[in-house]
Amino acid sequence: MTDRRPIVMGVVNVTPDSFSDGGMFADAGAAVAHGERLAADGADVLDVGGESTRPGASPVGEQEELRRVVPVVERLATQAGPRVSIDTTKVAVARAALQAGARIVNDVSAFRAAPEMAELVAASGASCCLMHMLGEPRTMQERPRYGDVVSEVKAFLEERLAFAVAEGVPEQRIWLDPGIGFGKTVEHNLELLRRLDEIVAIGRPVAVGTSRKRFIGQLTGRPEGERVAGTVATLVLAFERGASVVRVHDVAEAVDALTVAAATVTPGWTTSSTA
Ligand code: PMM
Repeated sequence: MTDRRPIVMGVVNVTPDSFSDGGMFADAGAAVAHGERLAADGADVLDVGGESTRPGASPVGEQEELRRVVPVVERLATQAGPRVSIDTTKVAVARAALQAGARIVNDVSAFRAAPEMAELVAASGASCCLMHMLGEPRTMQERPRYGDVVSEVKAFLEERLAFAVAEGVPEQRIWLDPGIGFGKTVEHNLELLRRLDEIVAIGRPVAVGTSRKRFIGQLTGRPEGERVAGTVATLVLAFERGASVVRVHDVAEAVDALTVAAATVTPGWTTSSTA
């Protein structure tokens, strides 16, 4: 019965300027080794990305992004391992990654950067994750403002879901993500987590990406590498409020915490459930 824990998506950033792993995986071999480690730790999905979306990050050209991610996707997308998702807003990158074996397109622009992305996802049979972001990575943390952050994020996700469905993506292949940290203050992030059930009420699986993010540092005073415990707190609470997918750097910790959380909220769970 512990299979009711959320899907754990492990982050494989292939970027020299990534928010959390600071370029450790900038070459393909190191990124593949890291992905294999996350798979061994229990990741259900490996999310490969070649363009950093951390606040203030500069855009990466298409050729460079292709060069970074395609070899990594090719080597991680093996039959036996976790599904691979491609974290990109570019159609050419998504197309090449799908050809290399990726099965999920994680688009932080929710098909706004390239509306044709919807057509590609529809035609390829891939699943997708559509995320809310206010503004763009370069400027999104400059005084973000909302009336009611939860209602606005919810209305946005409903609109993007309707767009994707109108473009031919079957609803059952769409995940939604409130975009923690993307044009949000600490208060906005906490409000979204506290009222995550309102986003879950849309009726699609909800993905949450809090891993090691700045708001956890603002709350705990910890640098990026020491935010695992803070991250785990958000994962358990998000699960309790209905999250179906979590995107994390620390896969082993997330799997353990969510396995225990799922067993706790499942009446009648016994040790034989894990047999
Ligand atoms: N966060 C980052 C990148 N991609 N995708 C989704 N769906 N949700 C997120 O919250 C998200 C994402 C930025 O985090 P990183 O720089 O630590 O990978």
